[in-house]
Amino acid sequence: MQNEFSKFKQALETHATVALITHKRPDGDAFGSLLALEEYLATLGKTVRSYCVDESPMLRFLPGASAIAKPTDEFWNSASVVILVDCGDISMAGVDRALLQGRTLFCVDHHISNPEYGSANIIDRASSATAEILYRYFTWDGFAITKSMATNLLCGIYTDTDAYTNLGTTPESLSASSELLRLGANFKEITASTMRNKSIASLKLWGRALERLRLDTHKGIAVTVLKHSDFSECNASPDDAEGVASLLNHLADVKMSMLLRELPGGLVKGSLRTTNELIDVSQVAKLMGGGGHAKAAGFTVQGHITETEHGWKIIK
Ligand SMILES: [Mn+2]
Repeated sequence: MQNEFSKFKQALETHATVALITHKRPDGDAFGSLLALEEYLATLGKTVRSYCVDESPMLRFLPGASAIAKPTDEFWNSASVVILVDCGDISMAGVDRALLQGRTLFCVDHHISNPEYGSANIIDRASSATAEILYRYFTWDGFAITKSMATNLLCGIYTDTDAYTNLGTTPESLSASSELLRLGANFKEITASTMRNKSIASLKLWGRALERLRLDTHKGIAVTVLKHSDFSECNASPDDAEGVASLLNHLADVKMSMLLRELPGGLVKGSLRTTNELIDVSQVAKLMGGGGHAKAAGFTVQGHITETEHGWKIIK
């Protein structure tokens, strides 16, 4: 990594004005990494601004998050380099690819599939989070990580490791977290805003999904369903369904889990999850015309959901 770190630092030296962008539908690692890098670059004396095509009410507590803007023409014209943060490929930024073409792009990322699209990259596919890579980079650089940077970086590691429960949790991610706590990261605020943040409507919706959970013992798949009417009856928003798929990951002894959700227009959305090291749910999603990651994937098909004696089924 040291070699990549020094090349990255060197490449930065020629740029006085820097734009940072992270991926659409941002998570804790996206915003946390973006904001920590912004503070670092600003301290080096650079003019720097952070961008994302989507907002995240949940992450508004992060120091500096309220200044993250949607990319505009000013964004495209102001900076001599664009650094993509936590983006496994250019399309994850959610902006027109043509707008990025011909620009100087750098990349800081940890996605396995990253093709190293930047002219300077710091990529570590074994890292739990982009924030963990940045923590190591700042440490390597001898930079004094501030309290606000520590909160931003810890939020990235905490959320990408699913609160230190998934396989991304390593000795490195734990020791980085320990040091960030020592540096004054606001752990209480991170857990309150990202994990202990559910509404009654959201938990009622979870209740519907848990009640309808069926296990296909033959295939080892746990399946549940959310109907269109559940959302209005529980006063829940579509966002409230997001947690249900992850909640199913708490099941022991299943190969994978699937949430089927009725969407308007006669569509059914399937969300697949697994914690089994040997299973790649993106392959299952692909069979249904969808895609995603090895441990989390999805698809959308035309049809409606019905219950049979063997469990839930999508009828076309
Ligand atoms: Mn990440």
